[in-house]
This record gives sequence, C-alpha cells and structure tokens, in this order.
Amino acid sequence: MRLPSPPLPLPLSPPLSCIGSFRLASAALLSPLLLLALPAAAADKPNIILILADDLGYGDLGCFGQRHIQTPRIDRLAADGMRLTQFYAGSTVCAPSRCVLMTGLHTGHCYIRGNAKYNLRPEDVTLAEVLNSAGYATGLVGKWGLGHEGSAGVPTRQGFDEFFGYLDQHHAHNYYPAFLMRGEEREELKNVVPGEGDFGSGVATRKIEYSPDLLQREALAFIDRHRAEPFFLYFAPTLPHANNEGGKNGMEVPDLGQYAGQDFPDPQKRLAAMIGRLDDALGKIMAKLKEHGLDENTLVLFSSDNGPHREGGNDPTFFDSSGPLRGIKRDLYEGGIRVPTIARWPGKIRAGSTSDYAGWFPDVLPTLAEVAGATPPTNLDGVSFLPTLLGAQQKDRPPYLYWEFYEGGSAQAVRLGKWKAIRRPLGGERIELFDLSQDLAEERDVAAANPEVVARLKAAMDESHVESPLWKVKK
Ligand SMILES: [Ca+2]
Ligand SMILES: [Ca+2]
Repeated sequence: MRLPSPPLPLPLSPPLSCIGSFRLASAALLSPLLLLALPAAAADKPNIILILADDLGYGDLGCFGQRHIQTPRIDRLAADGMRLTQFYAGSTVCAPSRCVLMTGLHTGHCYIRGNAKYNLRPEDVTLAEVLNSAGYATGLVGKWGLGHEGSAGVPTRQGFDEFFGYLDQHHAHNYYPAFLMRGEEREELKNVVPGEGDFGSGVATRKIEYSPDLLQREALAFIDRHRAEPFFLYFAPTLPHANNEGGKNGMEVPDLGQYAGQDFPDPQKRLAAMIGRLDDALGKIMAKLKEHGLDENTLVLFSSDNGPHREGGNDPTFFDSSGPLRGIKRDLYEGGIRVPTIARWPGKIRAGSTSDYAGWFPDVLPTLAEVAGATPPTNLDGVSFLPTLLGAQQKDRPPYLYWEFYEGGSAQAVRLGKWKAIRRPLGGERIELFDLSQDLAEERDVAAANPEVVARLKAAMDESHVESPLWKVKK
C-alpha cells in the first residue's frame, strides 16, 4: 500500500521546497560581544553536536523529499546549513554503524561488525576520546550499543564524561523502560516492564515516562551545564526505531499528535508522530543554543544510523521512506546505507547549500577532530570533509567506500565514483554492478558489460575484508 505521490524529479538532489529564505537571527548581531565575554579557549573551539536518528530513512525528511511527514525544524536546519545528499552510514544496522561512527574504521576491520553483545575494548579509540583529549566536555545522551554494564566498552570508559541513556540494543527497543543508565549506574523509572530480563527489554504494562522525552530533557541540561566551555554532545535518540518486542504494536509513541485524524494505517501515524518528536527535540536543542548565545559557535551535524525498518508494524513503502533509493535496513542497496545528513555552522557553512560529496561515517571522526583542533588516529578509513563543509576544494577523499554485513547470508558493497558493487555472499562469486549516475535505484545490473570495473571493485572488497574470529559467514 502506498500513498499517491508525485514522482521525485531530481533523485540525486531532492526538491528544495524546505529551503526558505535565510534570516539573520538577532543573536548573530550580538555574537562578537558574546565571544569577547567568553574565555579565549571557549571562543576558539566551536561546540559540536552530533545528532543521530535511529532507522530514519533517506526519504523521511521534508528537506529530502518527504511530502507527508512534517519536519519543519529539521528542514530549518537544512535551510540554515548544508544538505549532504550522498552521505553513507557505517552499516545497515545499529551497532556496527555506530562502531564505525565512533572509531572511524569501516566494517571490514572495526571491532563490532554486527548486532551482537560485544563491547569496545580499551584500545579502540573513539571520537569522544579524541575530542575529550582536546579539552572538550563530552556527553552521550541516548543509545550507545557498543558496551554493556561492567565492561570496558561503556561510554564513560570510552571518552564520555557523561552518559544518560541505553547501553544495550535490546534495552533501547523499549520506549518505556524500567530504568536508564546514568553514567555507570541504573536510574530507576516509573515504568513497569514485566519479564524485562537482564537488559531491560520488553513492553511496559505501566507506561509513565517516555524515554525520548527524558533524553531530550537531558540533552538540554547538558548544554546548560557546559555552556561556558567547549562541549561535544552526541545526541542519539532511538526515534523512529520500533520496539521489536511489541510485535505489530511496536511503534511506541504517547500520542499521534497532528496525525491522529489522518487516513493512514495506525503504525504509519505512529511513525510520523515519532519523527515529529525527533523534529521537536532538534528544535528545542537549537532554541537552547540561541538562549545561551552559542548558536553561531556550534557545529550541528545530523544523520541517521541506517535505512528505514519494517518492524513493529511499520511499512517503509507507505511514505516512501527510502525516497528514490532501493532497499531498507539490512540491505546494502542505497536505501539501507545512504542517510539524510545535514550540517549547520553559521558563518562557516553556507546557508541553503547542498553537497554531493560521497562521504560516510568514517569521515566524521577526522572531520570533527579537525574542527576541534584535535589529532585523530592515523589509521582511519575516512578523511576530513571540513573543506566540503566550508565550501573549499575537497582534495582528500577515501579511495572508495566499503561495507560488509553478516545477516541474511552476508554481503559486501563498494562505492567508487559513480560505481556501486554488491557481492553476496561475502567472498562469493556473484557481484552486481550499478552505475549510480544513470541508475540511482540500482535496477540495472551492468556487471556483464563492465568486467574491468567489476574486477577493480572486487579487489577493493578483498583488500578491505580482514578476517576476525568474532565475525564469520554462516555456511
Ligand atoms: Ca538503527
Ligand atoms: Ca578506548
């Protein structure tokens, strides 16, 4: 079932209906005075806010072509900054995507390459450790997924001064958990979750405290606490992921808001309302920055960890959540990994701009390190795309982009220029090749006509995959 919707005319550059006129906020006129009033270090180092949605599709935002779900505040972010139309997540599901984001290493050799209960090791160098070492106050509010209670992988042992949210993936499914983690301790909530087990997953029978509300409140409090020093806030709400334990009723949201009276199936009303709450949280964060006069000196980077899901009763085709792309979460087709990405930094990033730079999560660590004046590790798979953000020439680029994935029989993918290759299973013989410049929807396999390109991308896959005792293809 699909909504009637006009075709998207420019799949590589979605319509700019959301890009309105840019108005100078009054705070901008005051900013030199505010900067003078702050200590030198705070004025020199911009604040960084990294916002990561969970399973938000490439087509789920107004500024990326969505016609039915309203996202005015995120669209405003894009109007004030830059849309990155060819930016890719680290993987097609949560944990590995977040591991790539935090470590700058792709799934061919990063430590956590799939959804499993592994923990980052002390020697894994995270984005938070890099920024913390450059004098930033660091906080994670939301879902971590890279370390469990009592392990070396928890955020507070991986560079975050503060943490409030979920450690465990399954716990994070639950929008009404009986507890959230604050630092390394459980903070009890009023919700009641029968049979929650060791990790706090399940469906609450008493639903009092909705976790996105608590996370939003904590994000604002973090900004309040650290407004006078350079800070890095990683805000990772679970919206609009499903509570998978809830089956067909897994799209947990307290009310349907403006969608209550719409002629959508119930789970689609819920998806729209969840994305609306994400939009609202972003709006409150931006208002908080303005309140403290930090609006100009803060880089906000917004993205999603993977494509849209078919869980909790959700139908990702109903609103065209993948936009013009093929596939959803768990695919290495574009719809599984290409994510709506926006960067805003007034006076630095040109308002209302769009970039087709083909970047990915491994680029985030070196980019934010450069913004912070920090030194990143030398072995990363990404490069800083700060030149792209600043409108300068982007000289350094990754040689190619690479993903591997172990569910559904396993797969590998490579993006090199206009070419995209997918091999299933990992290490197997069958390779599909697509020319994204002609065929964004990956409908025409042109491998047979381009054997040299296939050989080159196959070589890239072979050199990128590093054997690991933790990650094996199931025969
Ligand atoms: Ca996800
Ligand atoms: Ca570490």
